[in-house]
Amino acid sequence: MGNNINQFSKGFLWGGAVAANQCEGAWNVGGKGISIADVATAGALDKHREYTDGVIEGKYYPSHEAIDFYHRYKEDIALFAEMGFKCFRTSIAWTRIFPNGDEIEPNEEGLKFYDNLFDECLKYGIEPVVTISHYEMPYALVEKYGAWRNRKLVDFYVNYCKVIFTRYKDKVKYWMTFNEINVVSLHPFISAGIKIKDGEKREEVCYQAAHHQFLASAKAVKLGHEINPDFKIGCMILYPLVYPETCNPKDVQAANEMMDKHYFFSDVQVRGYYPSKMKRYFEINNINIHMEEGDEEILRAGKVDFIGFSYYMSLVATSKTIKGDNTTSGNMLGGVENPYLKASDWGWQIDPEGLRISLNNLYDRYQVPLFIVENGLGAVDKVEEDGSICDDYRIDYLRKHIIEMKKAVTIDGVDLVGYTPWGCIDLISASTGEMKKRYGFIYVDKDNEGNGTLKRYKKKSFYWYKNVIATNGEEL
Ligand code: BGP
Repeated sequence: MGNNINQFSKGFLWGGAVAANQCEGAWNVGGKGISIADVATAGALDKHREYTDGVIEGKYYPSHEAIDFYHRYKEDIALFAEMGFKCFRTSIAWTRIFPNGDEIEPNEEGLKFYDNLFDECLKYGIEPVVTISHYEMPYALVEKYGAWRNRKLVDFYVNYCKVIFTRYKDKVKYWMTFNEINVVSLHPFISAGIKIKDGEKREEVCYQAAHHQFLASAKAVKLGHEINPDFKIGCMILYPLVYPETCNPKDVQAANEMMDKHYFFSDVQVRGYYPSKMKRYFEINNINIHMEEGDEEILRAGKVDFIGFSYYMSLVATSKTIKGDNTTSGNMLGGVENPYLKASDWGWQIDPEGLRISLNNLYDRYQVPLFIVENGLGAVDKVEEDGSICDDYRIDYLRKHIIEMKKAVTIDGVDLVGYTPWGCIDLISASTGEMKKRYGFIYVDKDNEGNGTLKRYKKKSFYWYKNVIATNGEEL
């Protein structure tokens, strides 16, 4: 029996997504080294947008314990299985495998942990989808080498990939090389371990780091395919759909320019070369990226198989100057407010129709399979006396997004592999370091100060999503 074109394909990968550093905890257990996520501090990203060496307001990022997924993964995966997950996106903490990043021999205890984790998924027929570096890397690489500003990182990363590709080649098929690789200029520390020094050209440092990540990603793709030709290795970008504020061509130009800065990253990873527009941008702005002979060939030989992307919101670009810069209002990613949209409690403008537009934009541009690996609503949940959590707002958000996703697939013919809503179990927020910004179908009893039993509760959305999966997206 073939697929009904009015429905999601039979093998559509419904699931959920987390990242090691935001859920595992056990930050110094099992031979794990210190990662950048372990030293980043609560609120660091929002307040400072870059690393501020040390502690802010005396409070460490609570990822040290997080939701203790490291010790409770069996219970959690059983709950994912109960919802009917076909896949589960998580990341490998680089520091569990190479505590300092530059060792030759990996840490067996770390490798074993992920063996057990993937086996647990496979036991239920859940396909693991693995991000190789999700906002974490060994902190020792920052101190010793300056992190991704240093080309040496390429070899360390590729060696790490070689170890995990070889070890998990029969357990994991879907990989992504770097989480949201395009946010390096926004969050240089959390995405590339970069501390910007006084007097440095921020953009130049960030694009240089990105160049090294492109090389590392491309080499990993090539190597992965050699180790197992069935591997599907993708890039992962934050997709910021940008609308012009008006039909004034100047606003359209402003929106295009904003998008170009993001498309740069997928262009290089999907097409295998630098787009001419960004090359010109570097020249005009005197941004010098050090490249070596052979780099172009490396990029060409390591094109990704699919595009994984996160989608939470859309943005609005304007040609008007607001208070000296255009990055202050409307959204955390910049731009101005969209009067047609409501925003989440954290100011993220909710735009389900924008997801259909985004899927079309990406598919038209690249013609490679797409995978929505993050989407969801960060909200404050209330636990009722009987332990129930009535998160209708989350159901409403997801339902509307899935409806648009379905239109993109069934009406527009977009090749979509799967859908993994973010934070399928509550976890630590990446941008605020908090627990109270929750995304999950499963509630975890823990507060911002780290208090709580860590007990898991099923929210109303748990039962709703279970039925969505059971009906392959027919009942929403
Ligand atoms: C993405 C990150 C995730 C995740 C998500 C939600 O940018 O890839 O790690 O955290 O955003 O963001 P937040 O946790 O800040 O609400």
